[in-house]
Amino acid sequence: MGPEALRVAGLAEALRERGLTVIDRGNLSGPVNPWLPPVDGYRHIDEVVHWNRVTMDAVYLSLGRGELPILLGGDHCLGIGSITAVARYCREKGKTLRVLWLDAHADFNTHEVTPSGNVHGMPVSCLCGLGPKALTELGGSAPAVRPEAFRQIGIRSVDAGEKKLVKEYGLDIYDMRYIDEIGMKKAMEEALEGVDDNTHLHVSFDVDFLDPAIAPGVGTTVPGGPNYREAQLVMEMIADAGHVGSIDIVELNPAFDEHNKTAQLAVDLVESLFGKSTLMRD
Ligand code: HAR
Ligand code: MN
Ligand code: MN
Ligand code: MN
Repeated sequence: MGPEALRVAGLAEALRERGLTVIDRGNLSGPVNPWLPPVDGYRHIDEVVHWNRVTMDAVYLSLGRGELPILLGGDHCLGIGSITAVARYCREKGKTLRVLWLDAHADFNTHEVTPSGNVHGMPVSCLCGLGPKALTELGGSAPAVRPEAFRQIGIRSVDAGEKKLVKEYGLDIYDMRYIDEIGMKKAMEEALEGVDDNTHLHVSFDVDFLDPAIAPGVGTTVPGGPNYREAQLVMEMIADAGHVGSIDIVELNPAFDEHNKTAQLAVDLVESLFGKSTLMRD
């Protein structure tokens, strides 16, 4: 339902108004959600692998056409397919990949430490080569991405075993405590440091990044996220940095939303990501 809610909220029209050419390639297809408990620490691994293959192929094709793919989710496990494709494209073009992971969660669990078995809690670890071969080697060899490529922003929910792993892998995490202490502006300056003309910026926007007061329409809300202005600032600073080459918008769940307001907010923020400054700077 997430992609449809973003369509209804006018994502394509909003981007067209910014002068962009938008092609909605419709929904990808794959197996339905079987709603089963975990097996060996994973829920629905076959379905997850299938969807990630389809996603990877679609994103890679889009990049090859010279487009800027925006993947509408759906579950954040799809970041595995999406970013595996982006990483392959960057390798082929000699580009440096930087992934901005906007999320309440670190998404660095493994089947051994996951509290839920949900693969949406594992995409970053899978991309860093930690996980089942079917996912870590989706694009050929593992790891698809080096941990140094990631900057995680807005993090405020990390499970105990996951915490050890993110430290071991040296993930660059701008958690809410850090953002509270130094401010969003400084945090984003640090997260965007070193972005240059050879950088491909991938923005993986998990909508639960946002404070649930402004974005209730997600499956796993965590209090204490960025407010409206902080979220706008994040997007505006990414727009100013430039070099955005691909985007995921994931975890939107209209079943928990109020009159599609979370989808509308996501559209509003994506407009800012494409340079619609709310301030009179241009
Ligand atoms: N950390 C928890 C788990 O692994 C919850 C993960 C929730 N993640 C998302 N995407 N919804 O970030 O089960
Ligand atoms: Mn999910
Ligand atoms: Mn999340
Ligand atoms: Mn996530």
